[in-house]
Amino acid sequence: MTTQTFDVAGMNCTACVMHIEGIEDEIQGIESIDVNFKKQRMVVEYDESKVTEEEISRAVKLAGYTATNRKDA
Ligand SMILES: [Cu+2]
Repeated sequence: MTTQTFDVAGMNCTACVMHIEGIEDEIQGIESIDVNFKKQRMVVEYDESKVTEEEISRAVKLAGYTATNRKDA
């Protein structure tokens, strides 16, 4: 299991938090998504043998937001 922090762009209300956290039920291998609206950040716990960081970013993009890995920023 890996824990990764992403910066999230595009959130403008707390409903966006629910929207992004809903991704954890859609993608196999994601254990949890914890979104912090104030910090515009999310912490994702996932099984790296089932899902990649790119797939997570893509799912967030499809939801209408942009997730950037903190270590790439
Ligand atoms: Cu919103």
